[in-house]
Amino acid sequence: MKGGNRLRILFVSTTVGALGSGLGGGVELTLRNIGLALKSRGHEITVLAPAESISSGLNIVQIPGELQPTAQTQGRDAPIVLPPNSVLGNLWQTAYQQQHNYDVLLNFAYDWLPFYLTPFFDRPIAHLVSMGSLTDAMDQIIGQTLEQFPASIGVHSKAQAETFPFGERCRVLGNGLDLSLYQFRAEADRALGWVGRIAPEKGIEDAIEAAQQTGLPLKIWGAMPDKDYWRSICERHPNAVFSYEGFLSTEQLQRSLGQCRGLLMTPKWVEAFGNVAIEALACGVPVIAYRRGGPAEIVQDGRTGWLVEPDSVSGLVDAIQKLDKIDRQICRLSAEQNYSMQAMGERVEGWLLGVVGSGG
Ligand code: HBI
Repeated sequence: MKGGNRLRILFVSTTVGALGSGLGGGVELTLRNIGLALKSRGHEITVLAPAESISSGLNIVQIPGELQPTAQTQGRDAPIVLPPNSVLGNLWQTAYQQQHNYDVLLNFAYDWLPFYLTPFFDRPIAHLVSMGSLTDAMDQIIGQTLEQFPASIGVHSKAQAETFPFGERCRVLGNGLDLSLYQFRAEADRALGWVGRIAPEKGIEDAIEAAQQTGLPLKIWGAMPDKDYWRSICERHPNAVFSYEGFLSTEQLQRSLGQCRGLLMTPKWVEAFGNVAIEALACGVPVIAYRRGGPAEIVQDGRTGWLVEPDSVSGLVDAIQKLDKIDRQICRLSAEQNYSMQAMGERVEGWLLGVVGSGG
């Protein structure tokens, strides 16, 4: 380790898309923010990521290869798959060759290989697990890694940890954003907002249904990996007033999202965290979320938004009608207190120093 507690850290990225493509979902933002936060604390960061990844202020080494199929689309008993010339394999071959230039490696991929390889590395590997339990193979290999390296597994929320049989042994890190990128807006227009990858596990149809019942327009932002799914949504809700506003940069998203009177979060799965909840709060936008997963630990019911009985569209409607009871200034303050880059950087630094100290 270099002077004092300065760490040389090798980040190894998610494998389902180039950083900046939106296909990596929340992990892209998380990787960038943790990287910049640790850099500002004096640590040296290098990122191994799929080809065409964008740097956004970090030192990125692009690795070619075929992307990994997304874990959330596999069944619980899915076997481990690696496409030919897999970027996952290439990322970890490079990590193995270069490990001695670093004090610790930080894995961001929700894939079997990095966990399996951990005991074969000389340098400790910390794993930031980005989703709840999805497949038996991942549960098994994460649990096995914990056996040998008890400090090595980080998660975003208690709810996410609890989806695993070994949940209480995970380090809960929350998350953090660069709040200087988000402008607080005291006034709102009529529209409600929904932000996320447009995919079945995100439950967008409940939000469309609830907005329609309250007569408020719904603006939708996010990556659209499956155009057929979107078409089927439009066909099923011919009279609803909703619009797809695109997959925007953080700068453009916060400008538009900040004008919404509330953000709806309708996850059908246990959302590990819910970065979008902090993005909304940072702009002063109250959050209405199902009491499920990470968002339920971010939203303070009645203070920064409303928590709703999961899958209850009528619950969403009731909450929408109480939005004006929430003080938008309090929303911004809660983001600053718990979810700034500094707060997250401190939590991750403490975790990594522990991993290095205990040898993994
Ligand atoms: N699936 N196989 C795989 N690997 C990942 O790293 C991965 C994923 N699905 C989704 C995902 N990462 C991220 O979008 C979420 O963790 C946020």
